[in-house]
Amino acid sequence: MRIASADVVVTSPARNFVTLVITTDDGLTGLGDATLNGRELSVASYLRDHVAPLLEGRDASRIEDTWQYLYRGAYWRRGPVTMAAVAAVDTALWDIKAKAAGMPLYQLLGGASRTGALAYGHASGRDVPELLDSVRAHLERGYRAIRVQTGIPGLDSVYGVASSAAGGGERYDYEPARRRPLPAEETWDTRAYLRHVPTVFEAVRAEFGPGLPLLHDGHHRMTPIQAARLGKDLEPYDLFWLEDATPAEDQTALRLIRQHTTTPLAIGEVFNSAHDYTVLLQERLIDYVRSAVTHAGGVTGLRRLLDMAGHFGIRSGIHGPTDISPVGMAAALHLDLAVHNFGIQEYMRHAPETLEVFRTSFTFTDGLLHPSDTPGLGVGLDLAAAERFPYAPAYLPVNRLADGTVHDW
Ligand code: CS2
Ligand code: MG
Repeated sequence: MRIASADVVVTSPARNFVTLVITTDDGLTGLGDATLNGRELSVASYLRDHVAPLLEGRDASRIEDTWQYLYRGAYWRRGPVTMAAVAAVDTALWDIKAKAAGMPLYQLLGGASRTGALAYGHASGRDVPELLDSVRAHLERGYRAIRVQTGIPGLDSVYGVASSAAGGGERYDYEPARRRPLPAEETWDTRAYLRHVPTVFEAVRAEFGPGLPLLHDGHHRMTPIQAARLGKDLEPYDLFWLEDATPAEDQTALRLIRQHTTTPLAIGEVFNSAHDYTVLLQERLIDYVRSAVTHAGGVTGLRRLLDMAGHFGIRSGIHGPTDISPVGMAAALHLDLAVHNFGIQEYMRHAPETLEVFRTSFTFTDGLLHPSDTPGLGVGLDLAAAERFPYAPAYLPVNRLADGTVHDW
């Protein structure tokens, strides 16, 4: 089974996506997600100009060898662009291998370790009443775990909060709201945030009780001691996790946070290699690994990382916003079903137009996601639909402090 072609499809239903389509000489096709939000075309070029020519004629069954060939052969290692390209090739080859075997991918990963993957959704509100409505709306949609993000008094717009008045039903999705040639700029105030967030969780717990798993995303914005304070202040509300409490390329910063709080910590959606986690795992400084198939070198890369994390009692929390395409989402679900150290799966739900382009078969029932038993990943790409949605430049916002200093968004 030889690789006959490797084509890159850039399409933008609701937001920009980059998808690799690998076709074998016996007519099998595999899909890989190569979407890097805000830098999509860099990965499209990496694949089209530097990877696809190397793939033609290669044995499609040699997944590990191809992974090592692309990782070591590039000489320049790691990084979000390279690892998204490697991920797309790897995922597409796993899709092909599972299709050739007539099995859903999870069966090739050791079979099911659970009946389904617990999902969490994104509740948000500009104020507490709107947030509580959003939590209710997500519970009604069947979610059994919910991420809580709110507006901060005095700040116009904040990461993770739907800007519309219909908070509960409306999804925030930065790209469509901010599709413009330059990133939108937002203003941030950490002290206002630290004062406000505990009051929000007080209100959510008062309304929904102590049992509902609640998550929160700090989105890289705090210093280690600020994160330590927030983790401590949130302990009475028993969070499932506090995510990206501090920019974690400084892995040792998590030592300080760990010293002050027992609130579980999740890190890694911006990481793209197991090497980004070495200190975090060996010293058990985190509780959940956040990397996605799309950003961590594919099924092969993420499985390796999750097995390493499991050795230290650390579980998966695979990243699943709408800028992980349905292809990347499906790949995550196969790993979620198979690995032993599963924790939780983020599931932000894609827009209807996205699902016109990507034909999915995974299911969300009673709060659990299942990849389906369709051979392969279980996702199809409708090329005619994809052509209806041309790429348009779109960027994530840039954060600044009140004095104009650029801050983590
Ligand atoms: C967020 C993401 O889902 C999350 O946890 O951190 O929505 C993140 O903002 C986007 O993936 C950035 O493209
Ligand atoms: Mg996050």
